[in-house]
Amino acid sequence: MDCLFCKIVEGTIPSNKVLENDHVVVFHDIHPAAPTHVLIVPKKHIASMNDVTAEDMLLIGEIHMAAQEAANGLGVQQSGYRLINNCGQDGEQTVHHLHYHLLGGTRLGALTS
Ligand code: DGP
Repeated sequence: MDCLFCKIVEGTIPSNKVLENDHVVVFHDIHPAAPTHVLIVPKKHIASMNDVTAEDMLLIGEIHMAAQEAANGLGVQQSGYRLINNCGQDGEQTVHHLHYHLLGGTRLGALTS
């Protein structure tokens, strides 16, 4: 399967990892949109939020725990941060392997005004 994030998970494409365990890797986004911008990526290939099944429920918990741990390690846990999943065309998903953006290190602004 020709999947960029599978290759990053395997280590055949390098990344700046901040956390890795049996289920999840967290690495810096190549095009940061905030002072802190990392991607939380399950090792299992799941194409998008639409492809998550009941079988993945524990994995989704692992993703949230990794996000919390990464936020703590990156020093944004207390000041706050945003966790975003882009799904499909209207969501502007460009990499078709489930991932969550963790953004922080600045006031990010409200989503609605
Ligand atoms: P999305 O639009 O939600 O599919 O975001 C994909 C993100 O992946 C985007 O913010 C840029 C990032 N990205 C793309 N290619 C690479 C890469 O080779 N390495 C890293 N670290 N990030 C990448």
